Amino acid sequence: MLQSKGNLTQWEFLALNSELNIADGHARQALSPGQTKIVDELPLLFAEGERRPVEQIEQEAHEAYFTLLGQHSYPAEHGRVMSCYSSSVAMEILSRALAAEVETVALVHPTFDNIADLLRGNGLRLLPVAEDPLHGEDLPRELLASVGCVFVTTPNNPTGRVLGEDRLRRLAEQCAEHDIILALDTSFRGFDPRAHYDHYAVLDASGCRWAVIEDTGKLWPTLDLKAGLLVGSEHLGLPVEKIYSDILLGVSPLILALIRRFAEDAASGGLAELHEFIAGNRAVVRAALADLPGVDFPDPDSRTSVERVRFSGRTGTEVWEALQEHNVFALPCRQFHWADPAEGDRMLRIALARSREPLTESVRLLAAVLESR
Ligand code: EGV
Repeated sequence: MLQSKGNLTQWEFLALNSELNIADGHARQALSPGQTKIVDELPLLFAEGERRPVEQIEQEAHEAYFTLLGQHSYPAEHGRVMSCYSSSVAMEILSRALAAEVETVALVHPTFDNIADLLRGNGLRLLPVAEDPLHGEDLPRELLASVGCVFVTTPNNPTGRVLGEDRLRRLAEQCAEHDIILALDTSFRGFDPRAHYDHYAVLDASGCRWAVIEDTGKLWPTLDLKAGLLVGSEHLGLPVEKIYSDILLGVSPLILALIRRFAEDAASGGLAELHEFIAGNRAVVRAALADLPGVDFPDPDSRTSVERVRFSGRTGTEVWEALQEHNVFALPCRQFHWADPAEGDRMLRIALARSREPLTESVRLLAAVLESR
């Protein structure tokens, strides 16, 4: 029996050199014609990065990204949006800052395991909050009284579940009442228009202390040239600026200029095209697997660039093993369930931000594996 890997990213490493890598959530589809044109002009962006003050390019990149995704009330004034090399770097900074003031965090369950690992790695205690209660009625007062922060991934990874506007408002009000921090990871928001209402307006109106992590890395196939953005409320009361400065000075103006151009391209039609492309890939996956006995899709409403497949009779790790013999690498779901891995035992996550042909071939082989038993 194959040993389970230490974390999800270690499973993703195994896939990196395969042409049939459907494991990680990074964008690996081919560039669109509009994006190809931007890449053809990379030397111009480099020259711009040399010539212009980085603060201007950074402001333009932030404005293009936040307005593309409906986040009009993001704090545009100097220093409020901290650009990081990746959203995980932003997460490490936020975790370290939280640990200075807070003991316990209520964290959505399931979610990508490095969120739990970075919080725990900084000494924070975690309480799991399942998606149904999180999206349902008010959270119990005893829960809120026992934590210093509520952390929600929305849209969630891997389920795609989105915190709606009314639900976010109520959650933020509850956090304000208890004087605890509301933290959001919105890395997958670009894929789902239901996550494009103005979160910053809702958060600010609630009066709670909040922090948001955004990510340009999931949307566009930029070879991991990307940024994570860490945004904090006024009076957040955490040493995020100090810890940011411990870790980095800033993100390359070349990358910031690239983000600005990709966001502009997305605003002029590219985002709608991307949504259609991902929906098409999701349809390919579902069509290839739908008729197999015991197979279903636990996230029928998801619009993010990942799709879970559930099956009976075998574990995700067993299916992973059979699949990798065909050089196909998916992601077993156990470790998304960071407080109870057995809950994720019978599922694989499939990445949809891939070109159509290798994805189709990968799920053809997955269907064959699931059929042969
Ligand atoms: C996903 C990779 C990190 C992460 C992938 C991801 N792992 N950052 N330690 O970026 O869903 O596959 O979020």
